Amino acid sequence: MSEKRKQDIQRIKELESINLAREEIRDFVIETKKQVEKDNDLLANRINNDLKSRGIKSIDIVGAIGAGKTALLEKISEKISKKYRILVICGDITTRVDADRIEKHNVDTIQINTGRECALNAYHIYQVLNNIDLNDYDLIFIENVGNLICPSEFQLGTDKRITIVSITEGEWVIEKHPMLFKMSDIAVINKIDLLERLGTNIDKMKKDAKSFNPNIKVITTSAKNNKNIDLLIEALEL
Ligand SMILES: Nc1nc2c(ncn2[C@@H]2O[C@H](COP(=O)(O)OP(=O)(O)O)[C@@H](O)[C@H]2O)c(=O)[nH]1
Ligand SMILES: [Mg+2]
Repeated sequence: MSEKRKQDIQRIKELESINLAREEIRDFVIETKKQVEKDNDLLANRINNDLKSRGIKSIDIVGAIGAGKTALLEKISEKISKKYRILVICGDITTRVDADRIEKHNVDTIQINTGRECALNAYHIYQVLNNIDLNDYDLIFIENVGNLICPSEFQLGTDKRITIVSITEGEWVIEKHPMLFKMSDIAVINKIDLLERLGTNIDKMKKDAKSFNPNIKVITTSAKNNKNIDLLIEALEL
């Protein structure tokens, strides 16, 4: 490697390590964020206590755009909509596409359009729960906005969180998102019907999830081929 190239690389590394925000601005941002998260967590606790006291189970689903959150919810709903009275709350920045897909499987749906926000927060859920008759339901699913970063900042007050990734996202996707797997009860690796084509290293993905959270249950699924949907339902204790 030439001396010039070495110097260029060194300069880029230094640039990457500089915190571009001025210290006082950075502190203000951190404090504000902490307060927002604290308020959100208080509300999430209240939601969880309220749902528990009514005997309503609740599960939220997080994952990137296209991981298969809606497809898996459709499959789960298909299998258990006779056993439970289900409400599915779907988050997206716009449209009612997901809610319309899931509604075909004999469950009630509410679509929340977040506009510019990249994740649902406890306040969204609180508003929904305040405007429906909770006596009508014994199980609530929440599909978050497709995103692997923002949802890790907001608890929604559910009993369990599932994070879904698909093998099309590559074997590094879990390694790159530690927070979500630390705060999830179940990691789903979806689209395993495509494994032969893609050759994604699923063992690495499983190992990464377990290294962040030894208690996490890891389940491989194919919503397309109905693979392991029963296992997932069992893991959810439904
Ligand atoms: N091959 C395959 N495709 C899937 C699977 N699950 C979902 N898909 C497809 O992936 C796309 C995105 O799925 P969707 O459920 O909308 O993902 P979401 O954005 O996470 O809700 C759709 O075209 C689905 O048909 C799967 O297990 N295998
Ligand atoms: Mg969806």
